[in-house]
Amino acid sequence: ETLVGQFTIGGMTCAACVNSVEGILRNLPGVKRAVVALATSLGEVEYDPSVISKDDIVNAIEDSGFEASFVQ
Ligand code: 9UX
Repeated sequence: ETLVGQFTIGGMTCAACVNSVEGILRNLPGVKRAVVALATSLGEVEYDPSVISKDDIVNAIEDSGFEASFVQ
């Protein structure tokens, strides 16, 4: 199963932040696709919920010093 999750990310102030967050997300087991937009502070991931939860994804972002919360 693949779900799509969308979330807001706080604390990104430059393009390197975007690359950093995308890299973190893409390295998580169970995450198949991740895109992050600086202008809107929005991110979207495709993930396998049998491997990783929304909370795990949010925690991974927050562990790297950004804020995150799912909107869907
Ligand atoms: Mo840019 Mo982001 O110099 O953590 S990488 S602000």
